[in-house]
Amino acid sequence: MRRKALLSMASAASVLLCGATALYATGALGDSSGNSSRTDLLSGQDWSHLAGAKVSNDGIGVNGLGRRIVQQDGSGGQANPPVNLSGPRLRVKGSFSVTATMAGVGSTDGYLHLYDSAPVVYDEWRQEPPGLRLGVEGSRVRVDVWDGRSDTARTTKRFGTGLSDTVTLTATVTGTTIKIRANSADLGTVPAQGILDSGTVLFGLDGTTGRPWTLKSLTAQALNGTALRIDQAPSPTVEHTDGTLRTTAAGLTRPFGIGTALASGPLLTDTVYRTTAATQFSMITPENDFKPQFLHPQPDTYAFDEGDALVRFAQANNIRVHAHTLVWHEALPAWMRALKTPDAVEKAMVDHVNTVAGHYRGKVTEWDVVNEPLSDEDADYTNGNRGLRAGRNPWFQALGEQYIDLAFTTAHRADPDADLYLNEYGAEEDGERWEALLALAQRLKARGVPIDGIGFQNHEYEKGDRTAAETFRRHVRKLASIGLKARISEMDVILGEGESQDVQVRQFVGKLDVCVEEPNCTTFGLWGFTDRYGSTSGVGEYPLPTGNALPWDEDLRPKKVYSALLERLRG
Ligand code: 9MR
Repeated sequence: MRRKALLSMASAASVLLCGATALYATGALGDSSGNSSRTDLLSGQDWSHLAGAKVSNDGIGVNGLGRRIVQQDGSGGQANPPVNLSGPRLRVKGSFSVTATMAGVGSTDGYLHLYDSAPVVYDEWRQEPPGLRLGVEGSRVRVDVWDGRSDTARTTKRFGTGLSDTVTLTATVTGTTIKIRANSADLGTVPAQGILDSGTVLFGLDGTTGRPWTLKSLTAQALNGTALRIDQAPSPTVEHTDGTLRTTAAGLTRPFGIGTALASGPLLTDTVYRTTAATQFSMITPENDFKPQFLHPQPDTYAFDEGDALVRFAQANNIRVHAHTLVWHEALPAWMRALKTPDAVEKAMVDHVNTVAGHYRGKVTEWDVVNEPLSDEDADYTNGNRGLRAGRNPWFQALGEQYIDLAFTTAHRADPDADLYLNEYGAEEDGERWEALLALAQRLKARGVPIDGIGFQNHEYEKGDRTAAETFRRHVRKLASIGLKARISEMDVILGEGESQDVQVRQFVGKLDVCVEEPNCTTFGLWGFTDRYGSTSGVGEYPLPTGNALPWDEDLRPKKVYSALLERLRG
C-alpha cells in the first residue's frame, strides 16, 4: 500500500514540477554559473515513515502532532517536532537552495524544518541541532534559525503579509546568509550563523494539530559548482560479527538477553552506533520512542513511526524488543495529565495500553507494563500507601493500587504472548524500597495478576549508589521463589571524582555474574551503551556533554568494562 502511494505521488510530483517549468527553468537545465539542476526530494523518497505525515496523490499531508517533552514533574514542554529519520538526507557542502510548495497554509500554519543532524533527547530535554525552520504562520512567512548553542532559535524573522493558500518558499543558504523568497518575490535575508554546513540535511514537517496542510513539492539545487546528492536512510540490516557480547552470550548453557536502550535519532544517522548496537546486543529497549508523550501526543493521535523504525531494525538483525513503557507517571502528554475524573483516567489508560500493546503485538517479546510505581516520599511508606507513589501519579490518584492490576490484565489481553514486567529503580539493595517492591509483587501474584517478572534498573548515578552484587542476587532468588523472573534493565554507572574504571568493572561484572548464574535472570541490560549519547551526562548544555557511565566511550571505542564483560561471558 505504502509503496504504491509513494509511486503515484512520485508521478504527481513530476507533473507538478513540469507545471512549474517557468519558475525552475534555469536550474532544471543547469547554468553557466555552475548551478546544478533541481533535485526532487519527494519522488521515490520515503516520507511515509515521518510522524504526522500522510503520503497521497496530492502530496504529503501534514498534521502537527504537538509533541512536547515535559519535565519530570510534568511541567514545561519543550517542542519536539518530528524529523524524517527514515527518509531522504541531502548531502551538500557549500551553497544550495531548497524550495517547497506548501498548499493549504492560508488557513493554518505549516513548517519545513532543515536539520544538520538528528536531535538528541537526554533526560527531559531535546538538544536542538543547528537548523532552519521555514514556514507560513498567520499568512506571513516565518523563519527561525537555531545555531546549535541553545534550545531557542537565535534568529526569528517574519516577512510579508496576506499570503495566499499556496505558497512556494525558497531558502538559499550560503556561508553567511540565508536568502528567503516567497512565490516570485525576494523577502530578505537572515544570518546563516554557520548552520547547515555539516554536509547533511535532514528534513522535518510540522503544523498545527488538527489543521493539516499539504507539501506539494520539495526540491534542492546546488549553487556555484557545489556537489549535491540525496541519500536514502541506511538499510536496517547490519552485517553479523562474531566474538561480540551477544554472540558470546548465545554460547552460554543458559543464554539470556544482552540488552541496551536504543534511540531512533542516532540509530538512523550514526553508522558506528547502529553497527555496534546490532552486533553487540540481542535485546533492545526503546529509550524514549515508546513513551506516551512520543507516540500518543494527542487524545486521538498515535504516531508509531520512530518506534516502528526501532522494531524494523530489531527484526532485521534478529534482536528482541523489550518494550518500554506503558504506564508511568512521567513522560506523559499534557492531555493525559489534564484528565479530570477517575473514569476518564481509567479509560485513557486502558485505551492507551490496548492500542499500543496491540500495535506491537507479535513484534515485541516483553513489556515494561508499569514503570517506577514506588514512592520517593518517606510518608508513602507509612501512610497506608504501602510505598506506592501517589504524588504526580495520575494513575494511582484515580485508581489506587488497582491501576497496576488493570494495566497488567489489559496488556495481557492485548498481547497474550509477551512477558510482562514491572520495572523499578533503587531496589537492588536491602531497605524499604526493596521490601515494598517484594510485598507488591507478592500481592500481585496472590491476586492472579499476569506479571512475569521484575526489572531492576541498576542506575548508579553517584559514588554512594554502588550496590552489592550478592544482595542483588538474594533479591533475584527471592523472586524466583515466588515464580517471577528478574532482569537487569537499565544499568549505567557514573564515575565520580577520583574513581577509576575499575569501579565500573566491579559493578557491571558483579551484576553480570548474577545474571549468568541465576536461572530466572532473563536479561543483562544497559541504559545506552556509549558515552556519546548516554542519557545521564547532563542536560541543557551546548555542545552536548558526554558521559562516562557506559562501556563504549564518546568515540564509540570499547572501554575496560567492555573487555571485562566479554571476558566474563567467555569464562
Ligand atoms: O533516558 C531517558 C531520557 O532520555 C528521558 O528524557 C527520560 C524521561 O522520559 O527517561 C530516561 O529514561 C528513564 C527510563 O525511561 C526509566 N528509568 C530511568 C531512565 C533514566 O532516567
